[in-house]
Amino acid sequence: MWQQRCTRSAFGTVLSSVLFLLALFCYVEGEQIVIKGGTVTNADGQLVADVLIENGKIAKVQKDLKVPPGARLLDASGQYVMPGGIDPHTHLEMPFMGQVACDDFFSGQAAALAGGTTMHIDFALPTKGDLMQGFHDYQKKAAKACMDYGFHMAVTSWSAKVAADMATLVKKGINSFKFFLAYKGALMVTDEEFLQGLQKCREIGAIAQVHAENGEAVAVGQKRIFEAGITGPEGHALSRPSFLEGEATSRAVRLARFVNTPLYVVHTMSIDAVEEVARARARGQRVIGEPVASALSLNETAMWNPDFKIAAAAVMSPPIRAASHRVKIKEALAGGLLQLVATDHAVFNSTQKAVGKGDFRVIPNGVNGIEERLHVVWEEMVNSGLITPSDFVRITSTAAAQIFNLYPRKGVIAPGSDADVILLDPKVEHHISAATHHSRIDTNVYEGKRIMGKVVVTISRGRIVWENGNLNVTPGTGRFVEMLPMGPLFEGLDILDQEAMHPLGTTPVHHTHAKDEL
Ligand code: URQ
Ligand code: ZN
Ligand code: ZN
Repeated sequence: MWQQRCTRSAFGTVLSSVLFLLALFCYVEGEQIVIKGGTVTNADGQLVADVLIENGKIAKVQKDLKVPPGARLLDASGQYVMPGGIDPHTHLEMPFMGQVACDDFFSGQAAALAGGTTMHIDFALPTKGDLMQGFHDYQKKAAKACMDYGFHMAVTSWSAKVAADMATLVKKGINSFKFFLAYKGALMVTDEEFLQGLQKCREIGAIAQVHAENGEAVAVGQKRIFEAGITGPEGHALSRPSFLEGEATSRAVRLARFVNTPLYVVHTMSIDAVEEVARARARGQRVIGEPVASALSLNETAMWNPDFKIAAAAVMSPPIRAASHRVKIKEALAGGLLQLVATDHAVFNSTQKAVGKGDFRVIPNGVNGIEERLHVVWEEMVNSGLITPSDFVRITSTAAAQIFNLYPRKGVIAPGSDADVILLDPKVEHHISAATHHSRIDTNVYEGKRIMGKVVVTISRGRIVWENGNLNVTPGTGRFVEMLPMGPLFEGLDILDQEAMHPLGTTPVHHTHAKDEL
């Protein structure tokens, strides 16, 4: 019966779809690869060994591996063989401040792969306050993905529907929600809404993330500085001093303690925020501190640059601070007071930034970093002697995998893990520049920065996508990675609930004679 209806064109279509599926299968499964003679570097240690990759997974890690016939051989002698980077904080194609970030899920991810990052977690925004619609809209944006990605969801208002949608999204692979205590009139939530959100996160086993700046005071600061006649990008830094970040961080940390739920403080840009995170961790509270690459390498002087293009490019929130903050943030990261490094990659080109000429309050906030992160961390933290290559792997990959419940599928080179692998050659010197980067933005906040060490090969799920300066990426091959709730940060939390929050106990005391004496 099938035979009868089979015409030439039908046959052609069937053949092409079979060939397409075959190509996709070969594409998805990736080739057999043997990486020889490199120093396999995981967060928990290093060894000189060979790595066999098959079907998109790490198959073997051992010395003197035999090279199967037809396998691709990569010579990694003198190089580090590391898990691909995981960037837990990005904003691709984000609608924000009247603009849309100019890197989408293809260009942003291609840039990431060229810089050794093989997975990112993007912030999906609700659409008109609707979380489910926001999720669907971001899934559509991600259809052109060329590497693995996950989503956090932002919560910008509160209602019974928002609470219900959070519970639904947790079943769809989102295990973290972000609350903004800044961006008044746009993304900001009140303390009441934030508390509701924290309690819901605890209930469903999702990590609460917070953008911690006092949005009310920032609004006053912006008006004050602007009316003082300071309208340029430097006004952005002056309007939101670091102690407004400190205030909001301490408030968020204490509200999370009140609810007894883990808290993840995004983009800790100042000593003030770091001290609050460190203080909370010192009293055993589950608080994660996430500096971003710009805070490790840049300082606020860029915003005082007379060239508006350069100054506006450095406008992000919380602002990039004075050099003294950078030193402390690097030390806190080296000392384990901060746990991982992200980028907050949110790119607006100079035309988009120029809408803020004459009024810093409308310059779209955000900087680049998705391609530069590993190189900036390597230069600022390893080449400076502050951390070891294993620490480097922890703060650029493993910690994110563990926090977001992806470990050991991601974040480690071990049999059974996804074959997301980079080769970093410490002997290759290069300079960062908008002229050579892969992002769509026409500026680069790290312009001219010299880096000693370079990611020379990137392997994404068993396929070589970056090699000797050549990108080999295809839209639509990226995969949404589901992240399960109740991750490691939630283990044993309920014990804390049981162990009453008050030394005198929290069981009702039977007070006698009170009423009847009246
Ligand atoms: O606040 C964020 O994380 C977004 C809106 C990106 N922009 C920024 O300046 N950080
Ligand atoms: Zn933020
Ligand atoms: Zn962000």
